Amino acid sequence: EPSILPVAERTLVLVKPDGVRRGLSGEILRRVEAKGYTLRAVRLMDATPELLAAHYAEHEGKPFYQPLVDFMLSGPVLAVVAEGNNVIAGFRSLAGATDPTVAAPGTIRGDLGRDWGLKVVQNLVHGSDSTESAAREIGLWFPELV
Ligand code: RTP
Ligand code: MG
Repeated sequence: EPSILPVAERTLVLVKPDGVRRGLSGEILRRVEAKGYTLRAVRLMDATPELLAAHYAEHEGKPFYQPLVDFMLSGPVLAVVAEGNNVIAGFRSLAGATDPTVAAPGTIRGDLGRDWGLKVVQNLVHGSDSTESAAREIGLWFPELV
């Protein structure tokens, strides 16, 4: 639940390979900045199987796990640390629902995503889902920051 008290937070945002491939990195960063969040780190990089195994450990064993990892290895990822009060929940609100088919218009996934009929839902962005996840994920993608 959003707090009425200011809580400075950081979150890990990933522009997934579909977003980079489609040339939407700038549009996605624009939305993060327009909302008022601060970009603290940005890096275009190739993920590795080891990094993704750690990042997606909670999904290991699920049917979409291997297609998800393969998708995340299909091209470069733009990794971002964004900062601001309640940015963890705030970015997930900007991103919209996991399935772009039902994500609300006005959100990144709702405005820019669709169902491509692929083995895993390609939904442009990742955002950490809790303070614990954010700390863990920032440590994985930006070890030099922690
Ligand atoms: P994310 O972690 O990427 O911010 O997205 P999320 O919290 O909305 O979704 P999550 O449940 O954590 O799932 C991680 C990613 O796995 C893919 N996924 N595919 N049934 C499916 O085909 C399915 N379920 C999940 C999506 O790419 C999702 O973002
Ligand atoms: Mg998630």
